Amino acid sequence: MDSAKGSQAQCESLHTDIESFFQTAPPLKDHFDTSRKLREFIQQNSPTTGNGIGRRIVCVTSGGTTVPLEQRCVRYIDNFSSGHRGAASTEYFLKAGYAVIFLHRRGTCQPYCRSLPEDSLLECLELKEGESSIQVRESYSEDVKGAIRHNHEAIKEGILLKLPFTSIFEYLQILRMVATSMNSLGPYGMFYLAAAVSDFYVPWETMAEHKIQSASGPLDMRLAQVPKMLIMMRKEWAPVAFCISFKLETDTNILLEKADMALKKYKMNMVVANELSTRKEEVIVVANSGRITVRRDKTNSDVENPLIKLIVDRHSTYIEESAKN
Ligand code: PAZ
Repeated sequence: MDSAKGSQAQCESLHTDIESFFQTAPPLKDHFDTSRKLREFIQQNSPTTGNGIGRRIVCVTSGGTTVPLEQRCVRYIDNFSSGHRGAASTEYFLKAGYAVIFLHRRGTCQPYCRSLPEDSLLECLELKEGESSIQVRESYSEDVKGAIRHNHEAIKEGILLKLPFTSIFEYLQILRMVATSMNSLGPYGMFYLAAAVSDFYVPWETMAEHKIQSASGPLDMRLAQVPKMLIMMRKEWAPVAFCISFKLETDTNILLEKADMALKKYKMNMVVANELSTRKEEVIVVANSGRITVRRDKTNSDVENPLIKLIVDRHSTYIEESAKN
């Protein structure tokens, strides 16, 4: 087989895998509600509808996807992602004037809540004398006020839409819905794919229905590869959007090589490479124009601050260049 035929065959097989993934995935419970919210959000913020209040729109993905092992799920495979990167980045995108679709794992870190303790309800609140009412502890008062104010303002202004997911099935179905809806934005739309997405999964139709029993001895299970959806993103879902993917490794020796590969293979505009243990200190942004190391500086507590500045800048250039073509 010559190489053109080989790559066409690969492409067809990917299409079949993707179609089969979506056809067999359990349908989203709140499909219609999510689709309505998305439509309204994009309509309201779109710079292309000419209502005069247009903003660029970014979809920030955040947190890890789970891989259920049973249809009536008792057990699942999970990953380390806390959602901190996505939550922090959302805050900086909002500050930069973007409208944000925050596609996040349920229960992970939320925008403006990063400084609150894990058990925030019990830690931040206390009973007042006589136990007739509750109040915020003085030591958390500023953080709680800030979280409530910023969140409410963003939601009220209609510039923050939060969409939750848990499993890989939910995540990819919602991502496809967001991407195809954002296609109308052309270069004004951006994808910032910071979620830690499972590489392997159990296809729904081969999955046990009930809780897997331990009486039959060790568990022997074959996981299928999750089809490479980034290819669909670039080819069909939102081909003109500005697209940033993330690459995480624990072995620094292969990190940049993998990031370069992702940039070319998936035709990303940028790939943000990070290493597990230093991910909050520095990231390396890989683009066709070269590599840039972005570090958390001493006066600023988040690496996401300079990172989002750089990305916004590159996005502006991309929009300008698209207008010339
Ligand atoms: O969610 P978090 O703040 O704990 O970590 C962020 C991250 C490392 C998940 C993100 O920066 C990232 O690299 N996401 C892609 C991971 C991957 O290679 O699949």
